[in-house]
Order: sequence, then structure tokens, then C-alpha cells
Amino acid sequence: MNAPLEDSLTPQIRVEDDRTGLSITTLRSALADNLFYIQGKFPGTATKNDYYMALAYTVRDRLLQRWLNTTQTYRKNVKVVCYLSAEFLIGPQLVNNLINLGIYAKIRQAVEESGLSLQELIEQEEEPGLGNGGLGRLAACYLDSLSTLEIPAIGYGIRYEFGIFDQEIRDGWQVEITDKWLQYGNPWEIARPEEYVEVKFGGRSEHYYDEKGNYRVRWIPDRVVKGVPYDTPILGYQVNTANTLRLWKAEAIESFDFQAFNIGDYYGAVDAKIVSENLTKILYPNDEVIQGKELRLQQQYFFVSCALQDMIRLLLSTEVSLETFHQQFAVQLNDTHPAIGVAELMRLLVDEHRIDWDKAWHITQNTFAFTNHTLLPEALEKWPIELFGRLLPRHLEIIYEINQRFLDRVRMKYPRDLGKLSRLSLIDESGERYVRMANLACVGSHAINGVAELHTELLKKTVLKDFYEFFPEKFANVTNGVTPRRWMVLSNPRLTRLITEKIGDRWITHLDDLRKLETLADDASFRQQWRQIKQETKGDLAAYIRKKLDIIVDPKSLFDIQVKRIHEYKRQHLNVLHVITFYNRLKHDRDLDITPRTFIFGGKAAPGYFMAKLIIKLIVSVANIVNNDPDVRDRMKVVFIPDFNVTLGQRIYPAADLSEQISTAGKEASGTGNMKFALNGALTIGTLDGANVEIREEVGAENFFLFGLTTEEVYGLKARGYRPFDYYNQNAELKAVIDLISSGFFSHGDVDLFKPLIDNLLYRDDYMLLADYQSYIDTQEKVSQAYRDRENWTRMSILNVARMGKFSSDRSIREYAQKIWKVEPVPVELLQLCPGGQ
Ligand code: NBY
Repeated sequence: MNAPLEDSLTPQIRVEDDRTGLSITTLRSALADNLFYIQGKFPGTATKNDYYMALAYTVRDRLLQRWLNTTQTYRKNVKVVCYLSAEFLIGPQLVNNLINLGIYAKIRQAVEESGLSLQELIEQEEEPGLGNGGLGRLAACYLDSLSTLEIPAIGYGIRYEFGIFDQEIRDGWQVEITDKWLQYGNPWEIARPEEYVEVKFGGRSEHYYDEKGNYRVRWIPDRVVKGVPYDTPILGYQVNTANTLRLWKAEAIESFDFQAFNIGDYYGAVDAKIVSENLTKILYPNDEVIQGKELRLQQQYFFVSCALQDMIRLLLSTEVSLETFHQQFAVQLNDTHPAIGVAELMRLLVDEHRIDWDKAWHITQNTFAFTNHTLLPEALEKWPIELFGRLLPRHLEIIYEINQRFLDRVRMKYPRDLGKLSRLSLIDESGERYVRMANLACVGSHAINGVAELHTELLKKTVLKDFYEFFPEKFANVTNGVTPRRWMVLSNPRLTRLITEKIGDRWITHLDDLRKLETLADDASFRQQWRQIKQETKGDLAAYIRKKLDIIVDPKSLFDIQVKRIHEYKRQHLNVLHVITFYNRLKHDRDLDITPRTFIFGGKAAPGYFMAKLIIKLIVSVANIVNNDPDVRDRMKVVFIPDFNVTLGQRIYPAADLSEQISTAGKEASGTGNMKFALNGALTIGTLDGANVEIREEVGAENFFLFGLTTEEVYGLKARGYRPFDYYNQNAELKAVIDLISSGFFSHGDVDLFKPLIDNLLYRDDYMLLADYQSYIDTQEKVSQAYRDRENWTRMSILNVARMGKFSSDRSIREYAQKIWKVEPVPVELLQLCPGGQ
């Protein structure tokens, strides 16, 4: 990969001293030094990974000055955003840091002059897979924008020892492999064991009167775990700000070990250590489904308690009153996973810091804001009262108290409306009793937002309707965004260079500048360059596919790509119905003048989600038949790229001609892959769902392939009684496709293999694939026709990119900052220069 841009160090960030200088000679000797002194290797015995580590430390050394000065700056009474998220899917760090520091070309030169290949070293990096999908990746884009916008922020989360599993495909089935991302060390983090905190679990609460006769409660736990922070710098683009991502690891408390040891129970002490450390071992690999496992609630409480204790300590270290907590911190809850924070902050303020309830409640409500990421009712988090009370007895009492006070207000507003009362209650009492985390988050926050306009509107009408009626002023929309640094500059260096040549580089931090490309859409030689770049990028992906999967795909064919978690609502199987329709048409008319296509899929299925795994099996089975059928050779190929992650996304999004965003209307909260594709010049085939609606609004309906039912039509059809079987019966082409799958054609004659999938479609079809089938097929035909007019396709592609400015995460973060957090940028000055004290 070439440097995406010329190096451009901003003047105020010249902080080199002997150790961290940026001359090629200094960089080369730093690399050699780190190999020797940190990795402990001679060049002769060093592995590629040793060189990667030496390089990573060389880069880290060059951002420490900014990082430590940022931390210093925030000790002075500035309001800090604390983004609480169970997931941060930050992706590989090396190249991102090179780009943000503006030293990519220099480093490449130094690496090459040392006889190494930068590309090879880059490929050594194991990405931290500390998230499942969109939600975790959004948190990472937001950290990037917060730093770039110079907004004081800390990301708080969990340092999972094993992140999202690596996916292998064996015999067409997904196999999960443990993600040992830490096994060769993580050069980007710094442990801060001296800043540990203690987190309690279990036991009971004790109510008493203190020495002054005040009523108090204390929590007597039966277990205490230590939280140790590990910090990763999140450097902004070409600024001094490097915010911190602080992830917590669970460890055993020594004093507990010793207790057991002293009574001679050495093994018991070791067991206790193992149990404590289990807390942060593994990321739950589910998206959009709740598992309800006790360990998961422990994880949630653990990191939230660590984070809030950390904030309180920070505040008290500045000698500011705790009663100003909400003026010092804006805490964002990334979905309900950290919602227990509402009860924990109340406990810390009331029980531990003796602030009275009303004041504490004022602080709490003004501190928290809540982002919802799902409309699927089955994805709303709730915890059985029994489990909750056993693990967090004091929090359950606090939640009851919050609930009682809240429901008193509800009764005043809606006397005798028992339905309202039971729906708004923090406790679900319709059967087994549960704590409802979304309700806790809504009541304990001053702001509630959805992640796309449609999503926010639907929240107000469906899952959060009663809350919207009760406090409409809390609701706002903040449409998601993605960072152009990673999703353009880093992943698409060719396009970055071309655009920068034409309109300068301001677009990287002011994405609306891309508008300047609009007029170039009419420039034939610009279109030629644009096409050339897409072609080369597709060539790179084709080479990857050949190397990894031994499948030859034609870079001249239309690259039709769907990459995202596998889920029925995302309808990868609707895409498969089109693949088979396309195949059947070719088979029936061998001379059919068809636009050649390469259908590319990627994504992980939750390990316990049978239907999703069967969809992967179907894709791979269809691929095996199609790719080996001489009748269709050169006109279609089907590829499932295993182990889709951030690193692969960086290769895949830029190589797409067509982006598949085909969820059932009303199901996808926003989507962010849709933005990454369009920003890299793919056209979208999509439903009116999530942020697709806004993308279409921005790029223009004529530059977007729309199909399918609207949300209202989906609701209407459901209400009237949807009969998928009728669609099957009345559509010969659809029937032929379904029958072909049922016949065992793709499964070596096994007629049972895909039966669960087919039966589901014919007799339930919750996601209405059959209702949308014809519209989808017709629109795909329009795509094929449009692709034949290459000049016009290129025009549309350029216009898509030119009009995607809205979807920068910088815009999202500015909205959060103004509407919700009330925070301002705080530029960082490099005051304290050391070592050497320049
Ligand atoms: O959040 C996604 C939404 O599906 C997508 O539409 C949106 O663009 C994105 C960012 O707002 N949600 C998502 O990725 N959710 C999860 O990954 C997730 C993970 C864990 C759990 C639930 C959802 N869980 O309950 O454990």
C-alpha cells in the first residue's frame, strides 16, 4: 500500500527529542533499538512479529507526548464525555496511528531502508476483536471523532482476554476458533495497576443509623474483585488530542487469597483467583439476542462500577465537590448493557458518599444519556429478579426505590391506567419477575436517542412509546456516522489520493467538502480515473479471494457484496434467492446476455443461532454448485469470505460496486456498513430501513436502487394476516428457486438439510422475504442494466461519494456534543515535554 497522503505534521506537534525524532536515521535506530531492548532479539533471529512489535513501539513512543499531555489537560476542570460500552471494535491500530500522526511515508522509508516490508509488518497485527458488529464499531468510530474534534473523552469498557471468535468454514459450516489476540502481546496498551478499583458482588445490605442518627445502608458483599485498567491511546487526526480508551481486567484481590492461604486452603485461594479472572475472559458473541447469563450481568456491573469509581476518584483528586459530578462528566450508555450504572451511581452517591437521595437523583439523571440500538422486542435486556438480587442485592433495593418514586409520578399523570403503570414499571411482573434495563436507562437519563431518523420515530411509536408520552422532551435522534479516516483514508488510499488531488484534503475532517466532486461527475477523464481506481481495488480483492479460497473471480464483473452479521432480519437468504434466480435464468437460456456478477458474502453467526449457521451453509453450498458449473462459468461466481472483521472490511468495502442493504423495513436500527460502502463509491440496493432512508435522501433517489415494502406496509400485511405460501404458489420463478433448494440440488441430494429454512420461509417468514422477492428481483435487473452503461454508473458512483458528507461520525459527535453532552472542544497544548524536558 502506498501512503494515502503526503505526510503532513501540523506545526505545533513537533515534539521530537533524541528518542522520538522523526528523521529517517532516528526512526531506523529506534526500530533497531526496540527490536533489541524490548523484544530482546538480534535481527538474525527476529520473527516478523518481533519486527511488528518493534515498529509498533517506535510509533507508540511518538504519540506518548500527546497522550500524556492530553490526560494532564483534562485534570483541569473540563467536562469529559465518558462513553460506556461493553464493546469497542477498534480494529488494527498501527496504520491508523501512522496516518493520524502524519508519518506514514517516513515510517515506510525507514522500514524499507531497514530491509523490511511495511505491508508485511502491517499484516502481522492481530486486531482487537472486542465487539460483535455495528454497536462496537460505532463506539470505535465515535472515539476517533471525539479525539479529532478535540473533545475530552474517555471510553470505558472491558478488556476481554478472548474477543469475538475467529470464524473458519469447514464443509460449509461455521466453526468457532478462540480469538487469542493477546498471545504475542499488545504494544498499544499500558497497564495501570496502581489505579485499580474494587468491585463487590453478592451478600446482603445492612440498614442502620450512623453516629449522628442518620439512616444509612451499607452493602456487605460475599465477594470482591479487583478491576485493573489498561489504557489505549486514541489519537485524533492531525491534532494533539489523544483520548484514552480504558478497558478493565478482572483480577483476584490479594487479601482474599491470603485469607484462604492462612487457613491452609491454598487450592481454595487459587480457585478464587480463577473465578475472579473469569469475569473478563470472554466476549459474549451474540448480537441482537440476549442470553441472560449470570456472568454477563457480572461483566456489565464490573466495568460500569470500575468506570464510575474511576470518575469519582478523578473528580475528588481535583478538589471539586462531588455534587458537581454531572457538570464534570457526561456519561453515554451505549445501549442497555451499561444501564446498571444508574443504580450504581445512586449507590455510590447515597451509600458511600452520603449525598441525600433527591440530590443524588438529580445528579444521576443529569449525568446519563441513553442510546438505543434495536427495535427487535426480543433483544430488550431483562434480568430475572432472583438472579439480580442474588448478585446485586443493594442495587435491587435502589431500583425498587427509583421505581416507586417514578410510578408515583406516573399515577399522578395517568390515574387508574394500570396498563401504563405495568408497561412503564422497571419491573416486569407479567410472569416471572424481571428487571427491565431499557426502562431503568430511560428513567435514569436526561436524553434518549435512536440511531437513525426512522429508528427514532419507530422507537417513539413502538418499544419506547409510553416513555415518549411520559417525557417527550428527553427524546432526540442522532443518526450514526463512520470515521472517514479509517473508512476512506486508511482503507482506500487510491481514492483518497485522487480526491485530495482534486479538492484538497480538508474533506478528511469536513466530509461535506466532498460536494466539490459533484461537478467532476461530468468530467469524462475524471470518470475514467475513478473507474480505474475501482478496477484496481477490485483486482486486489480478487487476488485475496484467489489466494485464500482458491476461487477465481473476474474483477470486470459486477462485485455485489453483503457483509455484516448473519441474521434472519438482515436477509442474507433473500440475496441467496436472487443468486439462484440468476443462476436459473442462465441455465435456461445459455445465450442470455447477462451482466456478469460476483456475489460476495461475509459475516459471523452467533454460535447458538442455528438458522444463521444454516444460512452460511446454504451460501457455501450454492457457491460450490455454481462455481463448478461450466454452463455459467465466467458469468457468475459466489464467494463466502470467512472471518469477516474490521481488517477484512477495510479490503472489502472499497472493492464493491453494489452494496446489499436488504433488511425488512423497520428492523435495522441504522446500519453503518451501508455508509462505508457508499462512501467508497458503491451503489446501494436497499429497503427503506434504518439509515438507508437518509442515504437515499442525500444521494438522490435516482442514484439508489430501492425495493421492497415500507415499514407501514410490513405492519399492515402482518395485521391482515401474511401468508407466505401464497407468494410461493403464485410466482413460478420463486417456486422454482425454492423447489431447487428443497430438491437437494445444492446438498448432494440431501432433502432434509435446508428444510428448516424452507419451512420457515413457506409457513412463517417473519421477515417477509417472499413478499419482497419480486420487487428485489426486478430491482436487481435494473442494477444489471445500469451497470452496462459504465459512464452513467461511474457518474452515479461519484455522486454517491460526493453526497455522503452527512455520514461522517464527526457530524454525529458534534450533534451529541451540542444536543446531549453540552461539551466543547479543549485543544491540547504540549506543555510538559519529557523525557529530557524540552
Ligand atoms: O448497532 C447495531 C444495529 O443492529 C445497527 O442497525 C446499528 O447501525 C448499530 C450501531 O448503532 N446493533 C448491534 O450491533 N448490536 C450488537 O452488536 C449487540 C451486541 C450484544 C448484545 C446485543 C446487541 N447483547 O445483548 O449482548
